[in-house]
Amino acid sequence: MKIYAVSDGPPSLAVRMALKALDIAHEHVPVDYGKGEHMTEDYAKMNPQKEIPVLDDDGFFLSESNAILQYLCDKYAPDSPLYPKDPKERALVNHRLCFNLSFLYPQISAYVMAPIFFDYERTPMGLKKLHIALAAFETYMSRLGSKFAAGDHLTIADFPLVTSVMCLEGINFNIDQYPLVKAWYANFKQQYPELWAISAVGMAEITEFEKNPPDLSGMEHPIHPIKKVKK
Ligand SMILES: N[C@@H](CCC(=O)N[C@@H](CS)C(=O)NCC(=O)O)C(=O)O
Repeated sequence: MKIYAVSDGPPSLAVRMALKALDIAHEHVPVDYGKGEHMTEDYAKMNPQKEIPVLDDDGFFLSESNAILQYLCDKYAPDSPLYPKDPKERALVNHRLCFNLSFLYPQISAYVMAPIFFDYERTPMGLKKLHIALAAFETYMSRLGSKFAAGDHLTIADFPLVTSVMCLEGINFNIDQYPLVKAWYANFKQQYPELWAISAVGMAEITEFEKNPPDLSGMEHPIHPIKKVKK
């Protein structure tokens, strides 16, 4: 099994945490985002969306990090509590995965990540949307009243949510006004240091790039405006 992943991308890190949690032997194939390795026609054969990560399970290619998390459990650990079988427990896991993918991470991607890598500003509207998403997350944690994102034990829903919040920590974004989210995040780190270590490496890169943005001036991106490098 191979996982094509970047070193600091939340979806890549979430999948790598799951591979570690499930103890699945795999080869990590680093993808160089800055060199546009994910935008080649060969890469598009694996993932027509030209996004990272991609799983190659003996010729079965799967993208979309949430689908990868679900597949890994279904195929390699069908009885694992990481992806419960009970319909309501599983629905909550699926809900949190969708919530992160469609509601929380897009705001973090736009507010935290895009201005590091591309020629975007952090705007008041971006900040407002981020706070709306964090407030919803806080409400979910309050309603559930448990230590983990989708129940009283670790599930695959925690991985992408942790890597989302990790981006905020990476730029020193204060989440004190979301005490339950803050406590959940701290608890994950404390209880699963070997999983957190995977994210911590990505976070260190984000922190460094926040201070010294990477030079992507050689990149041609179909959507994102490239930063001009001051020489
Ligand atoms: N929906 C995707 C999102 C993956 C994603 O956005 N990956 C980023 C890297 S962290 C990417 O490949 N972006 C393509 C680009 O910016 O060209 C997933 O969760 O797998």
